[in-house]
Amino acid sequence: MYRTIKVTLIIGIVLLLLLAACDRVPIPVTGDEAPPPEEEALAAEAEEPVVPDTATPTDEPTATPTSEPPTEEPRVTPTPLPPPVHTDFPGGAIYYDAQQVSDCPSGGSRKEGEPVYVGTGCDVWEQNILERPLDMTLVGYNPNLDIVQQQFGNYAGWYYARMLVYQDPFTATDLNNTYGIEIDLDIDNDGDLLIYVINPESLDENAWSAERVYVWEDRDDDVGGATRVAADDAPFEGTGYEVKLFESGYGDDPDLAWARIAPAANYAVEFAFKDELIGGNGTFLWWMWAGKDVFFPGMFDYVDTMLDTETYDLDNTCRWLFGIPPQDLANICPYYKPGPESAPGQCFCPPCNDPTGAQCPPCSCP
Ligand SMILES: [Ca+2]
Ligand SMILES: [Ca+2]
Ligand SMILES: [Ca+2]
Ligand SMILES: [Ca+2]
Repeated sequence: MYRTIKVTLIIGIVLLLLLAACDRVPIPVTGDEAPPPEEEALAAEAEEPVVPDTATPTDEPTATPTSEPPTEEPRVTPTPLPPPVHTDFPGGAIYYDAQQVSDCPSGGSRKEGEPVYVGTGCDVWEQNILERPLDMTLVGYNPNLDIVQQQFGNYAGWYYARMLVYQDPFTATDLNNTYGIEIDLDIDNDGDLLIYVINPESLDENAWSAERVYVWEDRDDDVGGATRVAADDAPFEGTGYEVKLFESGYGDDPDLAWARIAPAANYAVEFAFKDELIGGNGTFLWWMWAGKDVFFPGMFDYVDTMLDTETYDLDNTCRWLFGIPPQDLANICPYYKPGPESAPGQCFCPPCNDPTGAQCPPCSCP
């Protein structure tokens, strides 16, 4: 009996020792290792269904339609306006010699097959002086855009203006472009009115026509941007010419403005507009434009809204005063400035604005 008990105890002790040893030795993992916590999260995420569960309220679509289907929108057919009825027509254009000025004739020295040469000073982007009668190759000449002379006049309630383009012997000249005038009514060197015509070539037999003639106004006086005349550094954020007064005979006055190809010169575009357009003001500053594309009134001045490298098909002219003698203004056309002539043995002292002469510096001949 005692022997049996002893053997049982020994077996029990051996089993207890074996169990204790099993608790201390790690259980080897053979490939089914559990991932760390962050990997568990990613794995759980990857296991989410790709297609949302439409039964879950949070997965309901939140976007709402922004417009009705086209088929449900009522179709509104615009009623065509009746054609404008004209009663006042311009007469024969009258021009003044003192109102004739010239622009760089870039085709003047051109030889067939050679690129156009633009004279020094004829194109200065920073000063809004453009002479770019070119095609998109930047070297091909487009005589239709090369203004060479411009003139103004008035008679019997109408103002007249015309511009001549270069007659190129090597290229057929046509006037299938946009031509325009800017008018500065208060002579502060920014345009207040823009008048232009698109494709005057197709006007009917050289008759005056209001077709494709536009008149725009800069009512909030921001044409020219931060620096009048000159190209601005900062982007222009104004409205340019923002009020359209006239289009093809539609406007308060269907007879306000007209254009045609001048009968006397097939290379001239001619404009006529009523005195009322400039409010009876007989003095103003004017200059002209020619461009291949339609004009964008809201982008004037172009030097404030475009880059120098973006334009190749524009020509504008110097500026000239109507109704008063020329004076020093930015981009004014060249003119003769009369001055005192020195008599032999005398010298000229510069004018002094002190009428008493007391503050004037002494003047002596060198
Ligand atoms: Ca020119
Ligand atoms: Ca002005
Ligand atoms: Ca400017
Ligand atoms: Ca404006």
